[in-house]
Amino acid sequence: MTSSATPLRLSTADAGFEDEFARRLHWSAETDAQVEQAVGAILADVRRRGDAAVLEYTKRFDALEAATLAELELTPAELKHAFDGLPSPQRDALEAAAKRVRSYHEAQRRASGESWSYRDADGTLLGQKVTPLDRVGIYVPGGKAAYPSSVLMNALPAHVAGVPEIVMVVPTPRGEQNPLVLAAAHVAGVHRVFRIGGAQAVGALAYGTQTVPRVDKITGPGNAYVASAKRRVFGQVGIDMIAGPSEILVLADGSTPPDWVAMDLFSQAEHDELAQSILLCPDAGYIDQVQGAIDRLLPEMPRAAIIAASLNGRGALIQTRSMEEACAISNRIAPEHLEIASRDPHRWEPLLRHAGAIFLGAFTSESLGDYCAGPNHVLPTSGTARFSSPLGVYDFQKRSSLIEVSEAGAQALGAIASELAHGEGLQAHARAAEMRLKR
Ligand code: HSO
Ligand code: ZN
Repeated sequence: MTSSATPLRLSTADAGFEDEFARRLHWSAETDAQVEQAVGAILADVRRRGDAAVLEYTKRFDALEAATLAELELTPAELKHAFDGLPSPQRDALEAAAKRVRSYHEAQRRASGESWSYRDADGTLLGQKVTPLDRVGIYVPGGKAAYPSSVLMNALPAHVAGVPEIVMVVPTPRGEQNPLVLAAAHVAGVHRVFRIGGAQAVGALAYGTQTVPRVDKITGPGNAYVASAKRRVFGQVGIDMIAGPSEILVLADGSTPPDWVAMDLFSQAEHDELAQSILLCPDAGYIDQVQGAIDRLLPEMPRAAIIAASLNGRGALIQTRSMEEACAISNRIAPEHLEIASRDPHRWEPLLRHAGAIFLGAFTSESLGDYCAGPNHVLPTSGTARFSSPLGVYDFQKRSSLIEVSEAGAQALGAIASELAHGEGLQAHARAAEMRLKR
């Protein structure tokens, strides 16, 4: 089978640019009514019947039978065994990646994850206390999107945050286990692993069953059923985000070898037919060279069919009038991953405000960030980088305000509170403040 990929070619100078741009970048947020209904029923059943329901759905959807849910739990020794069984280069790579991702998140915790407080002149203490969540659940998909790297990216920030119990669920259809996923769980210090998946696993984590402990937050990617289940249990538990297909936007000034850029576009396109890869560049000749590289390199790729479907369906090569205009368009797109393929990336970085992760310079291929640079690869997609952030230590912590009012402070604050409480017609509030005033 031969596949070819010709991403839509656009120029901001074209009269029809805005229309084409809007059509190509449209993020569809449709939900499937059938999925919604099925998930609602599964969650209600898991809530009501616990283990028995989870076992039934695991038999039905994963073709995996067990007499008890405890049989589907993997022991720490089994995780270690999976790790020990890997070829040593894979073991070393997992550990090296984990080390860097851990260090990055430790820096993140030092920078923004610590408690703080200050005192007013009258001795009143005010502050914020940071506490890790007690227990979190990590969903790991079982099928084509089973990424050991995602196990690291979800579990390590939880670990660094100080979460004492990390529970992972991963479906193992027909009993087939992915040794790299289990090894990654071992390396990342996951505490318990259940071989369950789908909406039933999300329900088990959210409500708790006889065997699966109830968690406080569920993170991790999943298919439409998992996404729907996470949305529905939100409120009962926290969730991280609902991730859409992967996206990459390359902002190029023409100084990076076109082959490198083409391969970076492929790297996100190969995730999914619905992934989005976009090039923005002021130089038409360079865009031609990238298209040439796409034509030449695509046939070599084992996942050429997925890449071609993604590039033909959602890809775009956009010629801009300038790098400044390219930055402005990138901000409108708010991509998950943004590469500044420029000899002068620091010139453009200050202009770029909305992106999940920004990769500066020709050597910073996005794939390095996906595995081992250190920052998290769980990032906001579908334009949500306008208002949300990468998964981080802060997602596994919460904050409590601290207030300790001194006797002198109670005088000053009491007068203010009493006045406002009377204004709101709340007499008990006013009296509580007034009782502490010295007559
Ligand atoms: N690029 C993906 C993460 C990933 N890549 C995992 C390779 N493995 C997140 O957008
Ligand atoms: Zn990736």
